[in-house]
Amino acid sequence: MQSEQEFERRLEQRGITRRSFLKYCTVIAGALGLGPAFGPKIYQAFAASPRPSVLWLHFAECTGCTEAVLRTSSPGFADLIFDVISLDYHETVMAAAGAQAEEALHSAAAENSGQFFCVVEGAVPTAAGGVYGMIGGRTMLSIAQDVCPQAQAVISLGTCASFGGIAAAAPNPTGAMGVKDALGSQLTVPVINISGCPPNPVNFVATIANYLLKGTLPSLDSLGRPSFAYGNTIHSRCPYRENEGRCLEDEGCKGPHCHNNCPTVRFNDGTSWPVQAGHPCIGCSEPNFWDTMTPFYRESGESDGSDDHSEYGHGSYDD
Ligand code: FSX
Ligand code: F3S
Repeated sequence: MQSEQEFERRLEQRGITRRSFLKYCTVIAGALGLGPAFGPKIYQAFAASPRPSVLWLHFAECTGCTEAVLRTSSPGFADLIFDVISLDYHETVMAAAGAQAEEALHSAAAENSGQFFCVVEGAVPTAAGGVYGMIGGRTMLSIAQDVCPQAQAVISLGTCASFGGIAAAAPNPTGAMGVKDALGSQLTVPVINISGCPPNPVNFVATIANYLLKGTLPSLDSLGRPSFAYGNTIHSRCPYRENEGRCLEDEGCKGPHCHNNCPTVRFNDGTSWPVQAGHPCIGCSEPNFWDTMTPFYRESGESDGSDDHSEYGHGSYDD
């Protein structure tokens, strides 16, 4: 177990002050629905706990989920992987390639069996035995079947890994599915869906922080998403809901049908989020959103011809 001093020395080596890391911990506390007083407790949990081992798999996806994590700057990605987690396998950022990479995955899974978090990005193609998604001569399906059950929990990062996402859009010729659906009863470990296309990295770190702080995984909604992040619709916390000049509902905003904490956590270190930047919410955190939330845009003033929004996946006006 690392000491708090060791942790702070490592922060210092990379030019991060205790103060700025503490500030980030307060953001994480906010995302978890805890008061700012929990910032120091989360700091201590990161500082004093052994860093949990993470194996990070890439399947059918655009890698936007990793890109979103790479865009965190306080802490930056390097700080995240050196101070908060032990990233023992990640194809996008590791140096190993080819057979060496395959070997790294096997040994990391074997060495940390039952202990590691398996982060999965991307959907799993299942049609025709999974042949539509191959890595190193193996199907993504067989890699998932091999690695995911060995984890202590699977974190499906992004809507593709959670629910199939764009790879599963109709007519879904590759039979792409989210990890939980693709593995079915072969997977008995907990699966946490952190949906969003891309997901917010704060919600990923908050899930890990919750585990370090309480020793448990966060409570989940009926779609397997952490309730701290997905308990409300975008619309219910949107600062523009009373503001006709700014509200984008007429342009097709799906905020009333989509569950996530974008308005409070925002992206890129809290700089902005799509609606704040003038773009309607496209409902990207819900299952089947490519099929049920499209068309994403509506001509201003043009009605969608219906007051019945039950076609919008899981979402509803439940604010
Ligand atoms: Fe999907 Fe992620 Fe969207 Fe892209 O890995 S959730 S297409 S942002 O990259 O999986
Ligand atoms: Fe906000 Fe209006 Fe969309 S209140 S969530 S911009 S519908």
